[in-house]
Amino acid sequence: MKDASPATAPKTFYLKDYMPFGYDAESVHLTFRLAPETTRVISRIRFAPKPDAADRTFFLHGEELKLISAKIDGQEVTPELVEGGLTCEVPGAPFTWEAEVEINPAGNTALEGLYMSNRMYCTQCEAEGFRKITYYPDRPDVMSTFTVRIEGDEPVMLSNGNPMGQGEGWAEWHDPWPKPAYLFALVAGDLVNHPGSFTTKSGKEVELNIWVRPGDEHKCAFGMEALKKSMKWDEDVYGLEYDLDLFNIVAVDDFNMGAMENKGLNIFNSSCVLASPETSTDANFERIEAIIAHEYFHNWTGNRITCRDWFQLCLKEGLTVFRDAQFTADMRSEPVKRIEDVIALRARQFPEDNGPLAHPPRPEQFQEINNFYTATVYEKGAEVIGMLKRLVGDENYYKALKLYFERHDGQACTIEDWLKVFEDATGRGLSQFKLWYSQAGTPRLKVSEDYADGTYTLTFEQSTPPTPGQPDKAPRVIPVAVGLLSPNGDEVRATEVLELTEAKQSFTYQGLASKPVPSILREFSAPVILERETTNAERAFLLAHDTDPFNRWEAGNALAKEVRVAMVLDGAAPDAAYLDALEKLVRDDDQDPAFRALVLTPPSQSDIAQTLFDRGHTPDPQKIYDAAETFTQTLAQQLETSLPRLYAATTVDGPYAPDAEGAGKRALNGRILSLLTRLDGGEQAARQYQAADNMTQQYAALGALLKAENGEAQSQAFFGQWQDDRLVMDKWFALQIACAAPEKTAATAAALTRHPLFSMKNPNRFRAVFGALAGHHAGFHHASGEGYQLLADNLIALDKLNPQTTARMCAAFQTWKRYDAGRQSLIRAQLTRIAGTDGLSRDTTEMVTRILD
Ligand code: 0A1
Ligand code: ZN
Repeated sequence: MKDASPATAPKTFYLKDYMPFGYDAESVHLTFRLAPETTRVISRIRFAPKPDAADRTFFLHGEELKLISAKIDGQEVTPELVEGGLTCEVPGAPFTWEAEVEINPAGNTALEGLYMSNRMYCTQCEAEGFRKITYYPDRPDVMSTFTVRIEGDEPVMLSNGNPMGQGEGWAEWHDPWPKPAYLFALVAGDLVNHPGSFTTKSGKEVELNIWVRPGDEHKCAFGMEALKKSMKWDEDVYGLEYDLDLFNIVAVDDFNMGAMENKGLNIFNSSCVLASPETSTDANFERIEAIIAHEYFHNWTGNRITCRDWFQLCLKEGLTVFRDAQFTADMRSEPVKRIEDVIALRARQFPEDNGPLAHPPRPEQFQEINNFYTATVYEKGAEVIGMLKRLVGDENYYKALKLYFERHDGQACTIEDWLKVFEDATGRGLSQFKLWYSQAGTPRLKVSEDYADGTYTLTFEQSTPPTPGQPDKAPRVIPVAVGLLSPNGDEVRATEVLELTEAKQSFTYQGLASKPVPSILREFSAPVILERETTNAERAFLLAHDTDPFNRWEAGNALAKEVRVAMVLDGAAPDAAYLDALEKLVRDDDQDPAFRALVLTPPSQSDIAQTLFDRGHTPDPQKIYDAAETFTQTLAQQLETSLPRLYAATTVDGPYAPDAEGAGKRALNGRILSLLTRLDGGEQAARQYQAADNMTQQYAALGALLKAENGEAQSQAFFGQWQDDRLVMDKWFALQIACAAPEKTAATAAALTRHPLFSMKNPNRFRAVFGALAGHHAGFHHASGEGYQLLADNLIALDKLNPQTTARMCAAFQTWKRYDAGRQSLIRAQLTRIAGTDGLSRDTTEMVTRILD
């Protein structure tokens, strides 16, 4: 089963070339005769030529399909098999297309199309996987109703929509909502369900199920509650109600991404839905709640209103990420969620936006769309919506959203459609704002200030460095939320949103009794890099007094960075004033524990490397690591007398519950434990490990012990206890690498790839090992180059099985130009070796080519 034509050079697709398909697909009937290596798919599709079509070419996508037969209106036809699909002569009036193809789910290790995971059949069709199931116009602007018959001897056989009937060896499904093929799903296997139900605001009873493999039933309750909360929240906040009688979620072990919003049949990576106190950490619980919400929210933002083409991906993803962030903020803590999101944005999106992979939230070209499920499309896409909401105000935002759902329900839309509803609902022009969608790169915002005779002036200058294909950038609209504090800590001006539209612009405040301390970019009101000359004393002042919790954290974070930069560059000792400020905050029991934990979390070493690079220095990963170690050691010593009390005070008694309050306390407790371990070598951690009845505490203790190189016994015990739990084993693999010393990181990872439980075929396991390696800044970038080589070896091997996950993981190399010539040439050699591999996939070829450019 090979493509009809030989491989050719990868093709580039352009937004500007968009052309509608010349036919409507009025209905789709699919029959699946399941067999692991020889599944037959029989399609019957009613097509109608569009009267006004400019192009009537009848091209159906198809890849890795064995065509058995094709008919038009019941007559056998012989289509022409071409690169990526087929073409056929068709009538000028509506007609019925039928095709029978054979596919091999068991041999599908790419996990795209119909594949098998642990003897279970499942599908992944976004973005372009449906073409591996049958011949079809596999593009999101072709929407149709699907009726599906599944034949096989699997105990459970599911598809989208509502069940129409089932009997011995068959099941039928019908989805009344027209949808693009990327939302098609099928699941069949030995599954058990955790049931639930939800009554919508208009009184409709919806049956809910989470389907899992037998043995995982006890890990479904949390996900079910999260689903019900999401359904309620979307009704309360956006007025959006669920639209089928049934909502199914299925957990699968082998999945390239987090989860997928298939209509009425969401498919989840088991790591993003299964949870129990014994096996999941607080962070897992929070993430699972958010992802369930995200996929559920897609039912309206993605499914009912979808994308015209894949260039518009951020239309559904940016909006849905924005909505899930609102949900998490409402369920948990708004400032904590905002801080976590900004940390993640800086860790994942900023490096992308400031390196060779930079692209706008709406890219204008791609070779492989799977390479554009990026932090820029998702997270920056969400930031853009946050700015829009801030600029138009809450009331206008919901007015525009209401119009969006009214005007575009059932359509495949563009960013232009999206902005137009805001223009129409608010009367405000958004042509300059639209630059956020078309320009790549993170804007730098330089701030200077002036004070004289009661008048305070803030001057902003914006600029965005060149990015691939975009040498020059126009000034954007940037909402900058600003508040002013008096030197005694009172707020003298409440938060106000300044709207920057020019390259350089000043704003004045009158009638101030003294020079204020500005709190700029409150709540991180725009995804920019703020550049402002200020002192550590002022940062410490804001850490203590700012009324905006985000900026209070931000001041602490900026201080932490400055201190580390000084340690790296000048070999300075950790700044005493900063240590004092931290001590004061940690000991202040009036402060939210989750907030204190975040202030105690050091900036990432990669972030320090980027800061040094931005200031014209070549970062030395080992020095950055050493500075971090010295800092933590010094902080532990400074806090020595308070640590036992703090540890006791933040220990959560009673049975574990994954709520935000307990999680915040445990996060702080975990930070305290890691400091304590610096002083006692692991005595307390060993006790905590022994006593832990939940994964959060067990994992924190094991991490502290491994970091202290005193956790061998516990690591073995952990393995013994959890070897049959795939998700917990992923943690075990990752933690050993994350906690290894830099000179041992690559060797630890290499040894783990030889472990009997390592598997190249399971993306979670591969990511556990290589995500941890790439995430260990000093270990991955160790001067030996072993980390680079190990990753490259394994990417080359994985590419043959799973191009999509391989390509995503190439991003580990994207920051290579930050480093010294020696490291650069080591990385270049590995990238060149990957690029030169025979038969390298289109996915990986595109990524390494872009990174090398
Ligand atoms: N749309 C899903 C994510 C997703 C994207 C691509 C996939 O395969 C290539 C799978 C899932 C979401 O945003 O959750
Ligand atoms: Zn999504």
